[in-house]
Amino acid sequence: MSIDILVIGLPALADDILTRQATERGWTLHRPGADGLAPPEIAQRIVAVAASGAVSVDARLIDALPALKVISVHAVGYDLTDVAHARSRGVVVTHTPDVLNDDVADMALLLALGTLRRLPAMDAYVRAGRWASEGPPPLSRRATGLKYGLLGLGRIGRAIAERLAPLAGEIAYHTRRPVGDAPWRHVPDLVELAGQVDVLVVIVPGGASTRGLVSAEVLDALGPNGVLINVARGEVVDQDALIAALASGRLGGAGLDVFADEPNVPQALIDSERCVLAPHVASATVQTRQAMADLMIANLEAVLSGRPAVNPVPD
Ligand code: A2R
Repeated sequence: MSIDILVIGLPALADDILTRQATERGWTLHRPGADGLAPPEIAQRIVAVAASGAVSVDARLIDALPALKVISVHAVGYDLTDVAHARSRGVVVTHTPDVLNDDVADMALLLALGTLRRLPAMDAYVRAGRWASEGPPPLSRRATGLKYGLLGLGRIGRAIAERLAPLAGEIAYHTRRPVGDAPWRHVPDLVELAGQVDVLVVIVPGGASTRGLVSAEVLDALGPNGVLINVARGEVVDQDALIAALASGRLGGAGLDVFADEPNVPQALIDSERCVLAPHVASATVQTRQAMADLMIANLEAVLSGRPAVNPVPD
């Protein structure tokens, strides 16, 4: 009996790895049509979905696949998959946690240091010949000794805090529940945390419960010398409020790997000298993307052979 898998929006490397492994395992891969669905005669046979974290696996798609057993998401964040609906249909949802912690933490640090020290602007200054013609550029701001705050202290948040520890003056964090064994100060209120720190790093999951959590009030509390770093999901930050705060100088700067409507980045952010921008690449190294693809396939393999998933998403 053939094992039919619907593949949706995977990055090229993950798609290549899955395609190679599918041949060895006897899996048949299908791609959705222009309507986002598989042709009906194939949809009946689909037992698994392999999806990028950037595509929506919604109730309409799930209901179009009556034989579906597993949705394997190639990302740690699964906010675009309707997990409640999948569960109600007995479909297991899996993701790829942990293997990307180091890369995302590295990117958070790069963005924080790059924003404070204005590295992209310095690079552009040299390339444009301005060092020779105008002399040294304006001074930047020191990163060592600053107070750093984290919104979220899960797998990735901890890796970020550990990297910040050698250079931070202080580290504090906000989560709904304090993390028992964490050596850093828990702040029960996000606005309060933003008011206490120089740099606020956002690393919580996306979805309804965190949408707009970084509000105008939070940004104002961070203040004219404050820096916002977002390596989580664009929607966690009120992007319009962020643009307004940067434009008026009420916020010092922002380092952003994620945006509200990717891949569209508002012109105001592109034009802002206070921003360092990246195209959602925090986990995008060869090594990590390989590990994410392997984990995505291990989860498919486990559920399709009747074993428990390696990384089911939590309840
Ligand atoms: O609130 P808690 O105690 O559940 O702590 C979690 C925190 N968190 C929140 N903090 C404040 N307000 C919220 N509404 C809220 N919701 C969740 O985010 C926990 O400290 C952290 C999530 O940690 P993990 O589940 O271990 O996720 P991981 O692997 O660190 O990745 C975070 C996100 C992914 O979902 C992607 O969207 C992104 O990073 O790449």
